[in-house]
Amino acid sequence: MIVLGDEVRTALAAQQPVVALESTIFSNLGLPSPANAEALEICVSAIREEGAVPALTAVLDGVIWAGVPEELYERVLDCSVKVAARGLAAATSQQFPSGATTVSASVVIADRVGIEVFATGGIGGVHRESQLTGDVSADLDAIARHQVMVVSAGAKAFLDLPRTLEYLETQSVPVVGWQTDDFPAFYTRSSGLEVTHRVDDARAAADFHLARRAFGQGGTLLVVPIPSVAELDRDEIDRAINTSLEEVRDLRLAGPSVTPHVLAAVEKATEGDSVSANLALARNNASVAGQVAAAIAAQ
Ligand code: PSU
Ligand code: MN
Repeated sequence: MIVLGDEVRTALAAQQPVVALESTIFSNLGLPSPANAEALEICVSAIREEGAVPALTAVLDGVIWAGVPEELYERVLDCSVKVAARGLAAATSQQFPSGATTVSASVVIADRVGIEVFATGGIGGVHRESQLTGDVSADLDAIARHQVMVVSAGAKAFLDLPRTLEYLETQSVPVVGWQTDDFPAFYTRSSGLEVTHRVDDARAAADFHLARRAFGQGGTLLVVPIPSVAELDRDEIDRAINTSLEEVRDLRLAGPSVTPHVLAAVEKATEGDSVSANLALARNNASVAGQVAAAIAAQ
């Protein structure tokens, strides 16, 4: 049911490092063209530079891929159908022409085929006003249930970050800071909230993952702050987020369309500054994920 790319199959059989990637971030739903193509290219290269094999997940012609072949990347970039964990069964049984996997779908796929490290930009979380809307991303439960180390720059501040951390605590997901004690807020290095644990290098992150695995527990969230040079101004981003949330509220959006609309509105409100920040942190996360995968494989 899940097809492995040739390189991914060989690497997994030889217990060599592999890093899974989601595809919503690289599709029309995540980043505007041509930044999406650039993001995919720099993430793939960053993983390779660490000696790991990238495994892009996506749905193409009803096939769920872990390791989309490069000649099919274009179709992933052009995709505008979002497939979360619950959508995988529909995507394959109903032969979706294409589907961009979210964090939740990718983590399910990775765990199923034995890929232990996954990289993205930012994860979904508990939305603001979730007490009214009930909007909590399926990413959080997927991370809790699957034995994958998820590397991200935290979650965007348009979400309710304190509630997101509470929810992760309830679901017993450790939130581990990479060379930081602070929970990053995607565009900024700190949200002002604390992580539960800290690691300072790939060996320590790999050992953390291996200890979770030894206990038969689920995933771990490894959070990596955006590189200082690429960090955005907190006031600017807060203003952009508030404008964007108003827009989304006026549109009365609900369900999976909420996040792509907020992302696009933030891009517009920051006049593209958010896109270059996104590229820098995605590359950095992919690089850290490659190092951690290599350290796990070296065990
Ligand atoms: N946050 C980002 N960029 C993204 C996403 C989230 O900063 O591209 C995407 C990811 O694919 C994530 C999904 O898994 O949105 C979460 O969507 P939802 O909030 O509908 O669960
Ligand atoms: Mn949602």
